[in-house]
Amino acid sequence: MEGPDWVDPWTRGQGEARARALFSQTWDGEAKGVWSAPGRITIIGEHTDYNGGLSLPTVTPHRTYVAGRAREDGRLRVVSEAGDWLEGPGRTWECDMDLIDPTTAQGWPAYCAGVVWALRERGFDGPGLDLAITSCVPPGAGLASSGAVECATALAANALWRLALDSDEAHAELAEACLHAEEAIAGAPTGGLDQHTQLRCREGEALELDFSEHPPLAQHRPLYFPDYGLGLLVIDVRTAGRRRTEGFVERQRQCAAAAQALGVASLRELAGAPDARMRIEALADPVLKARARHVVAEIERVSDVCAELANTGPAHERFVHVGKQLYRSHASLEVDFDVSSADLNLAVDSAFRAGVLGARLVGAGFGGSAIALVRRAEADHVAARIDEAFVAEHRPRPRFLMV
Ligand code: GAF
Repeated sequence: MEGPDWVDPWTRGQGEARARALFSQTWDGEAKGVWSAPGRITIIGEHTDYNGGLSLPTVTPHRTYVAGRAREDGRLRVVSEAGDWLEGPGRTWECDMDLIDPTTAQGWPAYCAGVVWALRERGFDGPGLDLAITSCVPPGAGLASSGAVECATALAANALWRLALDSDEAHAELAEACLHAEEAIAGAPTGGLDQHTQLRCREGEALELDFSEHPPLAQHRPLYFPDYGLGLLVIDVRTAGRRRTEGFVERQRQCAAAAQALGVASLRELAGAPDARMRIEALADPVLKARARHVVAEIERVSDVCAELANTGPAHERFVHVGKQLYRSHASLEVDFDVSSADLNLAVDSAFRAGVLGARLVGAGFGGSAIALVRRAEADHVAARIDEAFVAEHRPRPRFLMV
């Protein structure tokens, strides 16, 4: 049996060269520049964003690249290297910018055309654009590949339209435009975690996001793990969740209903409150009770992990503690939030048996990926054990990414 299947990131140079080549093969002439955005990995804090909560994400070295050039008319033309990375109409797509709406932009073009639409809705405008998109962020892996397309497109428009939206505050504005695009044009619900991470978090750092503010407050934190020989192993179980959109909307509704039943504006208000457990357990509806239990406990876990990472105590104790919180987060997402799957549970269980510090599903769930906090020197061995577990269970073999 061959060894585990690793998805290596492109270097920035490789990604930019691919995007430029795609551009000039498709549209005559050269691109004016290339802009890129990473995938998103939530270290901890899942399904907390749309509850006004906290989350601690970081980004992947895997990025989506958009080569672009301004036009002299008002047309948008886009080519995607892999036309099948999302459902869609083939490799190229074009439209007058004035005509972009949910009926003209469907499938993958919705994610870039939607951003152009959303920026113009906010009063940011410029000439038409020619764009070429290429990506090494695996699609359907729970790593926000669609957010990466949106954010790289937003950065391209920002530069080509000379909008000078370059500060963290301005990137928060771009992130809001991207999530508006995802909801209004692509028709995919989102809570904003992905786009704020992808536009505001730099490689090698973590971002503490607080969604009680709008736009969310972002505090830049060191990633801590590399200094201690640790890393995040991503296990893509290759079952993109078909129930993802439907399940996500249902979770948003249930959380809103739980908050209403508890008499709070958002579940965030209960995190850290001394009587929170008692109030939640008193809810009559068992589903709302379970959803609220996950959200409140997950927000508390984010605070706890942030404090533990910033702590100066003995490293082994701190990281063992962080790892336990990752396992708890997974259990809560599986049992109380009901967004795990047999493959994700197998990924987490086999990672545990291979001796990782902690593991949990990442992103919305319903398929996608799990992450494991591993000693970098052991990553190959851990990936091989997880791979064997999937083969033994006759399931599709996972793909692995190292962050
Ligand atoms: C998806 C959503 F798009 C995010 O907003 C977030 O809710 C995440 O699922 C779960 O934490 O990626």
